[in-house]
Amino acid sequence: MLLGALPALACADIAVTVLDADGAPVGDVAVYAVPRTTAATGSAGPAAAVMDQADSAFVPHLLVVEAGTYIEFPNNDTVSHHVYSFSDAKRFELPLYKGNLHPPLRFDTPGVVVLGCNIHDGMLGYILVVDTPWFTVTNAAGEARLPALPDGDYAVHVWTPRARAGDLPRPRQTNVSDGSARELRFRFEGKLMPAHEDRHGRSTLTWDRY
Ligand SMILES: [Cu+2]
Repeated sequence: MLLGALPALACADIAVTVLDADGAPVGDVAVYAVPRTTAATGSAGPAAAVMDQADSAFVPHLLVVEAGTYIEFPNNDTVSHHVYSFSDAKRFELPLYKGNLHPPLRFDTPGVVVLGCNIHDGMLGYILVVDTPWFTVTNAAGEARLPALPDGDYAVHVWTPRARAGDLPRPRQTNVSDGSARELRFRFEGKLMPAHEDRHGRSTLTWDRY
């Protein structure tokens, strides 16, 4: 058998655009594709990830990981932080520290993990744990690309802390089968919370202030 005759693994990209109710692009939105057929597997296993702390902010503000990922929480500030989460998907506490004192934590349960700091009320971060290796986050143009998904059926989800759970666009079903990229457009029908841009506690995201 000639080497060149081996069939290539069929796969294709899914390109996503996320818009708000006014048609403006929405950045920093998690996008992930959950396979609906067992054929669409082949993950090398979750990689490690880092949720940094710099200038009294979590960096990135939103981190998406596959379930099973170990996440480090280094504190690169000169002040100490006391990182915690009360979320069902992962309850934990990293008592007051600087540098990379604590070993990485494993995130096994899909869901939203809200991060805070006991010392700095304005510190707010999110980890979205997803049950798939295919995820990304939209750029400032509201665009994201899930590259090289194996052939199969997928449910494509979007998530942002700026929308109530009930106001998230419904997942979209799509199929990757012929090597051509799929393009999906999501639109938030309801009004979005402002982005959490203030690092110093003046705009902590809570619905009752909106
Ligand atoms: Cu802090």
